[in-house]
Amino acid sequence: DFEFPQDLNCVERLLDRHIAEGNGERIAIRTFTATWTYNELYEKANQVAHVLRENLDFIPGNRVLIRSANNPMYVACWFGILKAGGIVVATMPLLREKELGVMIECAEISHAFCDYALEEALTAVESPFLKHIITFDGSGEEVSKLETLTGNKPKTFDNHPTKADSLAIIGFTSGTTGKPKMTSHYHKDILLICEAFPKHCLQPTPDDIFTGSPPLGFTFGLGGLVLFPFYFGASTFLIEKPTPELLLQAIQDHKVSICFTAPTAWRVLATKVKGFDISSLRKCVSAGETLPLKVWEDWYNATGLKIIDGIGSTEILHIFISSDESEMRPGATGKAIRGYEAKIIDDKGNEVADGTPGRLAVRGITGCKYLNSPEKQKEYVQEGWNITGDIFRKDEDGYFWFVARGDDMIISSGYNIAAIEVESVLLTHDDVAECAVVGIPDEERGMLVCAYLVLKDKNKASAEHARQIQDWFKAVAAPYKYPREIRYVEVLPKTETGKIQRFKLKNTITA
Ligand code: 3SK
Repeated sequence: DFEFPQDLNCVERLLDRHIAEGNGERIAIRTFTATWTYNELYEKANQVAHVLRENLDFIPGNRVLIRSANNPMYVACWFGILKAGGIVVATMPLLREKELGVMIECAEISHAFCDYALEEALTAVESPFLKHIITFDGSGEEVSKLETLTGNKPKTFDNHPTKADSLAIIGFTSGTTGKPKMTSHYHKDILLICEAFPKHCLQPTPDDIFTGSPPLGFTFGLGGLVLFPFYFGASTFLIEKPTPELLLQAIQDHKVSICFTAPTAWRVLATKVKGFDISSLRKCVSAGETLPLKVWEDWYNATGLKIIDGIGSTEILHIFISSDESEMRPGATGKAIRGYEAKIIDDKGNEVADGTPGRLAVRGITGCKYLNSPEKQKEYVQEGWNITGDIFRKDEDGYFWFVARGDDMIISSGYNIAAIEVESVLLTHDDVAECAVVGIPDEERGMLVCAYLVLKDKNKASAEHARQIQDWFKAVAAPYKYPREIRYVEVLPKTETGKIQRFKLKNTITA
Protein backbone atom coordinates (compact mmCIF):
# COMPACT_ATOMS: atom_id res chain seq x y z
CA ASP A 1 0.00 0.00 0.00
CA PHE A 2 2.96 2.35 -0.50
CA GLU A 3 2.48 2.76 -4.26
CA PHE A 4 1.65 6.14 -5.77
CA PRO A 5 1.22 7.17 -9.43
CA GLN A 6 4.22 8.67 -11.21
CA ASP A 7 2.30 11.89 -11.91
CA LEU A 8 1.75 13.22 -8.44
CA ASN A 9 1.32 16.53 -6.69
CA CYS A 10 0.90 15.70 -3.01
CA VAL A 11 -1.54 18.58 -2.50
CA GLU A 12 -4.11 16.73 -4.59
CA ARG A 13 -4.18 13.94 -2.01
CA LEU A 14 -3.91 16.18 1.06
CA LEU A 15 -6.26 19.01 0.14
CA ASP A 16 -7.93 19.02 -3.31
CA ARG A 17 -9.36 15.53 -2.82
CA HIS A 18 -11.57 16.69 0.05
CA ILE A 19 -13.20 19.30 -2.15
CA ALA A 20 -13.66 16.81 -5.02
CA GLU A 21 -15.25 14.34 -2.59
CA GLY A 22 -17.77 16.90 -1.35
CA ASN A 23 -16.17 17.53 2.04
CA GLY A 24 -15.28 21.18 1.42
CA GLU A 25 -17.55 22.42 4.22
CA ARG A 26 -15.75 20.35 6.83
CA ILE A 27 -13.43 22.27 9.13
CA ALA A 28 -9.76 22.06 8.19
CA ILE A 29 -8.15 24.51 10.62
CA ARG A 30 -9.23 26.01 13.91
CA THR A 31 -7.45 28.58 16.04
CA PHE A 32 -8.58 30.39 19.19
CA THR A 33 -10.04 33.10 16.92
CA ALA A 34 -10.75 31.59 13.50
CA THR A 35 -12.14 28.60 11.66
CA TRP A 36 -11.22 27.70 8.09
CA THR A 37 -13.15 25.09 6.13
CA TYR A 38 -11.41 22.87 3.60
CA ASN A 39 -13.04 25.05 0.89
CA GLU A 40 -11.55 28.21 2.37
CA LEU A 41 -8.10 26.69 2.70
CA TYR A 42 -8.28 25.29 -0.83
CA GLU A 43 -9.31 28.64 -2.31
CA LYS A 44 -6.63 30.57 -0.44
CA ALA A 45 -3.94 28.05 -1.45
CA ASN A 46 -5.05 28.37 -5.09
CA GLN A 47 -4.87 32.15 -4.87
CA VAL A 48 -1.38 31.98 -3.37
CA ALA A 49 -0.35 29.74 -6.28
CA HIS A 50 -1.78 32.31 -8.73
CA VAL A 51 0.15 35.10 -7.01
CA LEU A 52 3.39 33.17 -7.41
CA ARG A 53 2.71 32.34 -11.03
CA GLU A 54 1.41 35.73 -12.12
CA ASN A 55 2.97 38.40 -9.95
CA LEU A 56 6.39 37.32 -8.83
CA ASP A 57 8.59 36.10 -11.74
CA PHE A 58 8.26 32.65 -10.27
CA ILE A 59 9.11 29.49 -12.18
CA PRO A 60 8.38 25.94 -11.01
CA GLY A 61 11.36 24.59 -9.12
CA ASN A 62 12.02 27.91 -7.37
CA ARG A 63 12.67 27.55 -3.66
CA VAL A 64 10.26 29.47 -1.46
CA LEU A 65 10.83 30.15 2.22
CA ILE A 66 8.02 30.41 4.77
CA ARG A 67 8.59 32.34 7.98
CA SER A 68 5.69 32.46 10.36
CA ALA A 69 4.24 31.08 13.56
CA ASN A 70 1.72 28.23 13.21
CA ASN A 71 -1.37 29.79 11.64
CA PRO A 72 -3.79 29.19 8.74
CA MET A 73 -1.97 31.49 6.29
CA TYR A 74 1.19 29.48 6.83
CA VAL A 75 -0.68 26.37 5.75
CA ALA A 76 -2.26 28.12 2.74
CA CYS A 77 1.20 29.29 1.62
CA TRP A 78 2.66 25.80 2.12
CA PHE A 79 0.01 24.27 -0.15
CA GLY A 80 0.08 27.19 -2.61
CA ILE A 81 3.82 26.86 -3.19
CA LEU A 82 3.55 23.14 -3.94
CA LYS A 83 0.55 23.69 -6.19
CA ALA A 84 2.60 26.16 -8.24
CA GLY A 85 5.46 23.65 -8.51
CA GLY A 86 7.70 25.41 -6.01
CA ILE A 87 9.85 23.83 -3.30
CA VAL A 88 9.04 24.74 0.28
CA VAL A 89 11.75 25.71 2.73
CA ALA A 90 9.95 26.05 6.05
CA THR A 91 11.80 27.86 8.83
CA MET A 92 11.37 28.24 12.57
CA PRO A 93 10.06 31.67 13.64
CA LEU A 94 12.87 32.07 16.17
CA LEU A 95 15.62 32.12 13.55
CA ARG A 96 17.52 35.37 13.12
CA GLU A 97 19.13 37.16 10.18
CA LYS A 98 22.36 35.15 10.33
CA GLU A 99 20.67 31.74 10.27
CA LEU A 100 18.16 32.81 7.63
CA GLY A 101 21.01 34.17 5.52
CA VAL A 102 22.79 30.80 5.58
CA MET A 103 19.60 29.01 4.52
CA ILE A 104 18.90 31.48 1.73
CA GLU A 105 22.43 31.06 0.36
CA CYS A 106 22.54 27.26 0.70
CA ALA A 107 19.09 26.61 -0.75
CA GLU A 108 19.21 29.51 -3.26
CA ILE A 109 15.87 30.79 -2.06
CA SER A 110 14.25 33.24 -4.46
CA HIS A 111 10.93 34.01 -2.73
CA ALA A 112 9.72 34.22 0.84
CA PHE A 113 6.30 34.34 2.45
CA CYS A 114 6.66 36.00 5.82
CA ASP A 115 4.33 36.99 8.62
CA TYR A 116 4.95 40.71 8.81
CA ALA A 117 5.51 40.44 12.57
CA LEU A 118 8.70 38.50 11.72
CA GLU A 119 9.73 40.53 8.69
CA GLU A 120 12.68 42.45 10.14
CA ALA A 121 15.21 39.63 10.38
CA LEU A 122 14.38 38.51 6.86
CA THR A 123 14.57 41.90 5.19
CA ALA A 124 17.95 42.40 6.89
CA VAL A 125 19.41 39.47 4.94
CA GLU A 126 21.48 40.59 1.98
CA SER A 127 21.45 37.95 -0.72
CA PRO A 128 21.59 37.97 -4.50
CA PHE A 129 19.15 35.03 -4.47
CA LEU A 130 16.21 36.44 -2.55
CA LYS A 131 14.11 38.49 -4.99
CA HIS A 132 10.69 38.76 -3.35
CA ILE A 133 9.47 38.90 0.24
CA ILE A 134 5.70 38.73 0.41
CA THR A 135 4.33 39.61 3.83
CA PHE A 136 1.07 38.38 5.25
CA ASP A 137 -0.82 38.80 8.47
CA GLY A 138 -0.91 35.53 10.34
CA SER A 139 -3.61 36.79 12.67
CA GLY A 140 -5.88 37.45 9.67
CA GLU A 141 -6.78 40.92 10.95
CA GLU A 142 -4.66 43.24 8.83
CA VAL A 143 -4.50 43.52 5.07
CA SER A 144 -0.87 43.09 4.08
CA LYS A 145 0.87 42.45 0.79
CA LEU A 146 -0.23 38.85 0.26
CA GLU A 147 -3.85 39.57 1.14
CA THR A 148 -3.87 42.41 -1.41
CA LEU A 149 -2.32 40.24 -4.09
CA THR A 150 -4.61 37.26 -3.51
CA GLY A 151 -7.71 39.47 -3.29
CA ASN A 152 -8.83 39.29 -6.92
CA LYS A 153 -7.25 36.00 -7.96
CA PRO A 154 -9.33 33.05 -9.16
CA LYS A 155 -10.19 30.49 -6.52
CA THR A 156 -9.28 27.51 -8.64
CA PHE A 157 -5.84 26.59 -9.99
CA ASP A 158 -4.38 23.95 -12.30
CA ASN A 159 -1.66 22.40 -10.18
CA HIS A 160 1.79 22.21 -11.67
CA PRO A 161 2.23 18.66 -13.02
CA THR A 162 4.89 17.45 -10.60
CA LYS A 163 6.08 13.85 -10.47
CA ALA A 164 6.08 11.51 -7.48
CA ASP A 165 9.81 12.08 -7.18
CA SER A 166 9.85 15.82 -7.82
CA LEU A 167 11.47 17.76 -5.02
CA ALA A 168 8.82 19.17 -2.65
CA ILE A 169 10.56 20.31 0.50
CA ILE A 170 14.04 21.18 1.72
CA GLY A 171 14.77 20.82 5.42
CA PHE A 172 17.75 22.02 7.41
CA THR A 173 19.26 20.04 10.20
CA SER A 174 21.91 21.51 12.45
CA GLY A 175 24.93 19.28 11.95
CA THR A 176 27.70 18.78 14.45
CA THR A 177 29.94 20.87 12.26
CA GLY A 178 27.66 23.83 12.90
CA LYS A 179 26.96 24.17 9.18
CA PRO A 180 23.40 22.98 8.63
CA LYS A 181 22.85 19.96 6.42
CA MET A 182 20.24 20.34 3.69
CA THR A 183 17.89 17.41 3.35
CA SER A 184 15.30 16.99 0.65
CA HIS A 185 12.04 15.15 0.20
CA TYR A 186 9.83 14.35 -2.75
CA HIS A 187 6.09 14.74 -3.24
CA LYS A 188 5.67 11.01 -2.65
CA ASP A 189 7.62 11.17 0.65
CA ILE A 190 5.09 13.63 2.03
CA LEU A 191 2.35 11.05 1.47
CA LEU A 192 4.42 8.05 2.47
CA ILE A 193 4.93 9.30 6.02
CA CYS A 194 1.15 9.52 6.36
CA GLU A 195 0.98 5.81 5.59
CA ALA A 196 3.57 5.06 8.26
CA PHE A 197 3.51 6.50 11.82
CA PRO A 198 -0.10 7.75 11.96
CA LYS A 199 -1.60 4.58 10.45
CA HIS A 200 0.53 2.43 12.73
CA CYS A 201 0.10 4.33 15.99
CA LEU A 202 -2.82 6.77 15.72
CA GLN A 203 -5.44 5.33 13.33
CA PRO A 204 -6.89 8.81 12.64
CA THR A 205 -10.46 9.30 11.43
CA PRO A 206 -12.07 12.42 9.88
CA ASP A 207 -13.53 13.21 13.31
CA ASP A 208 -10.13 13.66 14.92
CA ILE A 209 -8.87 17.09 15.92
CA PHE A 210 -5.09 17.40 16.16
CA THR A 211 -3.13 19.97 18.08
CA GLY A 212 0.37 20.46 19.44
CA SER A 213 3.27 22.77 20.01
CA PRO A 214 6.02 21.97 17.49
CA PRO A 215 6.54 24.70 14.86
CA LEU A 216 5.47 23.79 11.33
CA GLY A 217 9.08 24.57 10.35
CA PHE A 218 10.06 21.39 12.21
CA THR A 219 8.99 18.26 10.36
CA PHE A 220 7.63 16.83 13.62
CA GLY A 221 5.13 19.71 13.60
CA LEU A 222 4.51 19.66 9.86
CA GLY A 223 3.52 15.99 10.02
CA GLY A 224 1.56 16.11 13.26
CA LEU A 225 -0.28 19.36 12.63
CA VAL A 226 -0.77 19.51 8.85
CA LEU A 227 0.03 16.36 6.89
CA PHE A 228 -1.54 13.75 9.14
CA PRO A 229 -4.79 15.61 9.86
CA PHE A 230 -5.32 16.48 6.19
CA TYR A 231 -4.34 13.08 4.82
CA PHE A 232 -7.13 11.59 6.92
CA GLY A 233 -9.65 14.41 6.31
CA ALA A 234 -9.49 15.46 9.97
CA SER A 235 -8.85 18.94 11.34
CA THR A 236 -6.03 20.73 13.09
CA PHE A 237 -6.04 23.27 15.90
CA LEU A 238 -3.12 25.68 15.48
CA ILE A 239 -1.67 27.72 18.32
CA GLU A 240 0.69 30.57 17.42
CA LYS A 241 2.46 30.78 20.77
CA PRO A 242 1.81 27.48 22.47
CA THR A 243 2.15 27.11 26.23
CA PRO A 244 1.10 24.11 28.34
CA GLU A 245 -1.93 26.11 29.55
CA LEU A 246 -3.02 26.94 26.00
CA LEU A 247 -2.62 23.32 24.94
CA LEU A 248 -4.89 22.22 27.80
CA GLN A 249 -7.35 25.00 26.99
CA ALA A 250 -7.47 23.94 23.34
CA ILE A 251 -7.93 20.28 24.25
CA GLN A 252 -10.76 21.08 26.64
CA ASP A 253 -12.61 23.79 24.68
CA HIS A 254 -12.16 22.39 21.18
CA LYS A 255 -12.40 18.68 21.96
CA VAL A 256 -8.92 17.87 20.66
CA SER A 257 -8.30 14.14 20.30
CA ILE A 258 -4.60 13.91 19.27
CA CYS A 259 -1.81 16.02 20.75
CA PHE A 260 1.84 16.27 19.60
CA THR A 261 4.40 17.85 21.86
CA ALA A 262 7.87 17.40 23.35
CA PRO A 263 8.79 15.66 26.64
CA THR A 264 9.46 18.98 28.38
CA ALA A 265 5.88 20.04 27.67
CA TRP A 266 4.41 16.66 28.72
CA ARG A 267 6.26 17.06 32.03
CA VAL A 268 4.55 20.42 32.68
CA LEU A 269 1.19 19.26 31.32
CA ALA A 270 1.15 16.47 33.91
CA THR A 271 1.42 19.05 36.68
CA LYS A 272 -1.28 21.35 35.27
CA VAL A 273 -3.88 18.99 33.85
CA LYS A 274 -5.97 18.75 37.03
CA GLY A 275 -9.08 20.86 36.63
CA PHE A 276 -9.18 20.60 32.82
CA ASP A 277 -11.63 18.32 31.07
CA ILE A 278 -9.44 16.44 28.59
CA SER A 279 -11.81 13.53 28.06
CA SER A 280 -11.72 14.05 24.26
CA LEU A 281 -7.97 13.28 24.14
CA ARG A 282 -7.19 9.77 22.90
CA LYS A 283 -3.60 9.95 21.58
CA CYS A 284 -0.58 11.70 23.09
CA VAL A 285 2.58 11.83 20.99
CA SER A 286 6.08 12.78 22.13
CA ALA A 287 9.22 13.22 20.00
CA GLY A 288 12.09 15.62 19.49
CA GLU A 289 14.09 14.14 22.37
CA THR A 290 13.86 10.99 24.40
CA LEU A 291 10.90 10.73 26.76
CA PRO A 292 12.01 10.09 30.37
CA LEU A 293 10.14 7.23 32.02
CA LYS A 294 9.24 9.55 34.91
CA VAL A 295 7.37 11.90 32.56
CA TRP A 296 5.53 8.96 30.97
CA GLU A 297 4.50 7.76 34.45
CA ASP A 298 3.48 11.22 35.71
CA TRP A 299 1.20 11.74 32.72
CA TYR A 300 -0.23 8.25 32.97
CA ASN A 301 -0.88 8.67 36.70
CA ALA A 302 -2.51 12.06 36.13
CA THR A 303 -4.69 11.10 33.16
CA GLY A 304 -4.69 7.34 32.51
CA LEU A 305 -3.32 8.08 29.02
CA LYS A 306 -0.16 6.45 27.66
CA ILE A 307 2.21 8.79 25.82
CA ILE A 308 3.37 7.39 22.49
CA ASP A 309 7.10 8.09 22.30
CA GLY A 310 8.87 8.18 18.95
CA ILE A 311 12.08 9.11 17.25
CA GLY A 312 12.22 10.69 13.83
CA SER A 313 14.57 12.93 11.96
CA THR A 314 14.51 15.69 9.42
CA GLU A 315 16.53 13.36 7.18
CA ILE A 316 13.88 10.62 7.25
CA LEU A 317 11.09 13.23 7.51
CA HIS A 318 9.09 11.84 10.40
CA ILE A 319 8.91 9.19 13.13
CA PHE A 320 10.44 5.80 12.26
CA ILE A 321 10.60 4.12 15.67
CA SER A 322 7.59 4.12 17.96
CA SER A 323 4.84 1.85 19.23
CA ASP A 324 1.15 2.17 19.94
CA GLU A 325 -0.35 1.74 23.41
CA SER A 326 -1.09 -1.95 22.94
CA GLU A 327 2.54 -2.95 22.52
CA MET A 328 4.53 -0.16 24.14
CA ARG A 329 7.20 -0.69 26.77
CA PRO A 330 7.39 2.42 28.95
CA GLY A 331 10.93 3.79 28.87
CA ALA A 332 11.68 2.30 25.43
CA THR A 333 11.28 4.42 22.28
CA GLY A 334 9.54 1.54 20.51
CA LYS A 335 10.08 -0.67 17.49
CA ALA A 336 10.79 0.20 13.86
CA ILE A 337 7.37 1.08 12.43
CA ARG A 338 5.85 -0.17 9.20
CA GLY A 339 7.88 0.97 6.23
CA TYR A 340 11.16 1.24 8.18
CA GLU A 341 14.00 -0.97 9.41
CA ALA A 342 16.39 -0.01 12.19
CA LYS A 343 19.57 -1.58 13.53
CA ILE A 344 22.43 -0.84 15.91
CA ILE A 345 25.93 -0.73 14.45
CA ASP A 346 29.48 -0.40 15.71
CA ASP A 347 32.15 2.06 14.48
CA LYS A 348 32.88 -0.18 11.48
CA GLY A 349 29.24 -0.33 10.43
CA ASN A 350 28.66 -3.91 11.62
CA GLU A 351 25.45 -4.80 13.40
CA VAL A 352 26.03 -5.42 17.12
CA ALA A 353 24.46 -8.08 19.35
CA ASP A 354 21.14 -7.35 21.07
CA GLY A 355 21.64 -5.34 24.24
CA THR A 356 24.91 -3.75 23.04
CA PRO A 357 24.84 0.05 22.65
CA GLY A 358 25.85 1.44 19.28
CA ARG A 359 24.86 3.90 16.62
CA LEU A 360 21.28 3.82 15.41
CA ALA A 361 20.92 3.26 11.65
CA VAL A 362 17.63 3.45 9.79
CA ARG A 363 16.30 2.91 6.29
CA GLY A 364 12.87 2.86 4.79
CA ILE A 365 10.25 4.29 2.49
CA THR A 366 11.47 7.88 2.85
CA GLY A 367 15.16 7.79 2.03
CA CYS A 368 17.70 10.23 3.36
CA LYS A 369 18.74 12.60 0.56
CA TYR A 370 21.26 15.33 1.35
CA LEU A 371 21.18 18.12 -1.18
CA ASN A 372 24.37 19.35 -2.91
CA SER A 373 26.58 17.21 -0.71
CA PRO A 374 27.85 13.90 -2.06
CA GLU A 375 30.35 13.84 0.84
CA LYS A 376 27.59 13.98 3.45
CA GLN A 377 25.56 11.45 1.49
CA LYS A 378 28.54 9.09 1.52
CA GLU A 379 29.29 9.67 5.19
CA TYR A 380 25.78 9.41 6.60
CA VAL A 381 24.05 7.07 4.15
CA GLN A 382 25.60 3.65 3.64
CA GLU A 383 23.84 1.05 1.51
CA GLY A 384 20.60 2.93 2.05
CA TRP A 385 21.05 3.05 5.84
CA ASN A 386 21.06 6.52 7.38
CA ILE A 387 23.55 6.58 10.23
CA THR A 388 22.04 8.82 12.89
CA GLY A 389 23.90 10.65 15.68
CA ASP A 390 22.14 8.69 18.43
CA ILE A 391 23.34 5.81 20.55
CA PHE A 392 20.66 3.21 21.23
CA ARG A 393 20.49 -0.44 22.21
CA LYS A 394 17.96 -2.94 20.90
CA ASP A 395 16.51 -5.65 23.12
CA GLU A 396 15.77 -9.22 22.00
CA ASP A 397 12.14 -8.27 21.24
CA GLY A 398 13.10 -5.50 18.82
CA TYR A 399 12.47 -2.54 21.15
CA PHE A 400 14.94 0.34 20.91
CA TRP A 401 16.19 2.03 24.09
CA PHE A 402 17.89 5.43 23.99
CA VAL A 403 21.39 5.53 25.48
CA ALA A 404 23.02 8.87 24.54
CA ARG A 405 23.76 11.36 21.81
CA GLY A 406 26.79 10.30 19.84
CA ASP A 407 27.94 13.79 18.91
CA ASP A 408 28.14 17.31 20.19
CA MET A 409 24.50 18.02 19.64
CA ILE A 410 22.66 19.42 22.63
CA ILE A 411 18.96 18.66 22.87
CA SER A 412 17.32 21.23 25.09
CA SER A 413 13.53 21.39 25.45
CA GLY A 414 13.17 19.51 22.17
CA TYR A 415 15.48 21.80 20.19
CA ASN A 416 18.56 20.35 18.50
CA ILE A 417 21.39 22.79 19.15
CA ALA A 418 24.82 22.22 17.63
CA ALA A 419 27.48 23.12 20.19
CA ILE A 420 29.78 24.33 17.47
CA GLU A 421 27.19 26.70 16.10
CA VAL A 422 26.74 28.36 19.50
CA GLU A 423 30.53 28.63 19.74
CA SER A 424 30.80 30.27 16.37
CA VAL A 425 28.30 32.95 17.43
CA LEU A 426 30.02 33.55 20.80
CA LEU A 427 33.35 33.96 19.06
CA THR A 428 32.01 36.98 17.20
CA HIS A 429 31.57 38.85 20.52
CA ASP A 430 34.28 41.47 21.08
CA ASP A 431 35.12 40.25 24.58
CA VAL A 432 35.48 36.55 23.77
CA ALA A 433 38.92 35.13 23.02
CA GLU A 434 38.00 31.44 23.05
CA CYS A 435 35.04 29.33 23.97
CA ALA A 436 33.72 25.80 24.22
CA VAL A 437 30.09 24.83 24.47
CA VAL A 438 28.77 21.63 26.03
CA GLY A 439 25.42 20.26 27.14
CA ILE A 440 24.86 19.71 30.84
CA PRO A 441 22.01 17.66 32.31
CA ASP A 442 19.01 19.65 33.46
CA GLU A 443 15.86 18.44 35.23
CA GLU A 444 13.50 20.70 33.32
CA ARG A 445 15.01 20.95 29.82
CA GLY A 446 16.80 17.63 29.51
CA MET A 447 20.03 19.44 28.64
CA LEU A 448 21.25 22.99 29.10
CA VAL A 449 23.58 24.88 26.79
CA CYS A 450 26.66 25.73 28.86
CA ALA A 451 29.43 27.97 27.50
CA TYR A 452 32.97 28.08 28.82
CA LEU A 453 34.46 31.47 27.94
CA VAL A 454 38.02 32.69 27.89
CA LEU A 455 37.83 36.49 27.85
CA LYS A 456 40.32 38.81 26.20
CA ASP A 457 40.27 40.77 29.45
CA LYS A 458 39.67 38.32 32.25
CA ASN A 459 38.79 41.15 34.64
CA LYS A 460 35.51 41.64 32.82
CA ALA A 461 34.15 38.31 34.04
CA SER A 462 31.07 38.85 36.21
CA ALA A 463 27.45 37.76 36.53
CA GLU A 464 26.41 41.03 34.91
CA HIS A 465 28.77 40.42 32.00
CA ALA A 466 27.33 36.92 31.54
CA ARG A 467 23.83 38.40 31.38
CA GLN A 468 24.96 40.93 28.78
CA ILE A 469 26.47 38.17 26.66
CA GLN A 470 23.22 36.20 26.93
CA ASP A 471 21.10 39.18 25.86
CA TRP A 472 23.45 39.94 23.02
CA PHE A 473 23.35 36.30 21.90
CA LYS A 474 19.54 36.28 21.83
CA ALA A 475 19.59 39.31 19.55
CA VAL A 476 21.97 37.81 16.99
CA ALA A 477 20.89 34.15 16.94
CA ALA A 478 17.77 32.14 17.68
CA PRO A 479 17.07 32.67 21.40
CA TYR A 480 16.52 28.95 22.07
CA LYS A 481 20.25 28.42 21.39
CA TYR A 482 21.55 30.92 23.94
CA PRO A 483 23.87 29.61 26.68
CA ARG A 484 21.77 29.51 29.81
CA GLU A 485 24.92 28.79 31.78
CA ILE A 486 28.14 30.75 31.33
CA ARG A 487 31.37 29.76 33.07
CA TYR A 488 34.55 31.81 32.83
CA VAL A 489 37.87 29.98 32.56
CA GLU A 490 41.43 31.11 31.88
CA VAL A 491 42.26 28.28 29.48
CA LEU A 492 40.38 25.54 27.69
CA PRO A 493 41.59 21.92 27.79
CA LYS A 494 43.15 21.07 24.43
CA THR A 495 44.93 18.25 22.67
CA GLU A 496 48.49 18.69 21.47
CA THR A 497 47.16 19.55 18.06
CA GLY A 498 45.02 22.27 19.57
CA LYS A 499 41.62 20.55 19.48
CA ILE A 500 39.33 21.53 22.34
CA GLN A 501 38.59 18.55 24.57
CA ARG A 502 34.94 19.15 25.29
CA PHE A 503 34.62 15.80 26.99
CA LYS A 504 36.94 17.09 29.72
CA LEU A 505 34.61 19.99 30.34
CA LYS A 506 31.66 17.62 30.42
CA ASN A 507 33.54 15.48 32.93
CA THR A 508 34.21 18.46 35.14
CA ILE A 509 30.54 19.16 35.28
CA THR A 510 29.20 15.71 35.86
CA ALA A 511 32.00 14.68 38.28
O1 3SK B 1 13.47 14.70 16.50
C1 3SK B 1 12.61 13.88 16.23
O2 3SK B 1 12.46 12.87 16.92
C2 3SK B 1 11.69 14.08 15.04
C3 3SK B 1 10.50 13.47 15.08
C4 3SK B 1 9.64 13.60 14.02
C5 3SK B 1 9.96 14.31 12.95
C6 3SK B 1 11.16 14.94 12.90
C7 3SK B 1 12.04 14.83 13.95
C8 3SK B 1 13.37 15.55 13.85
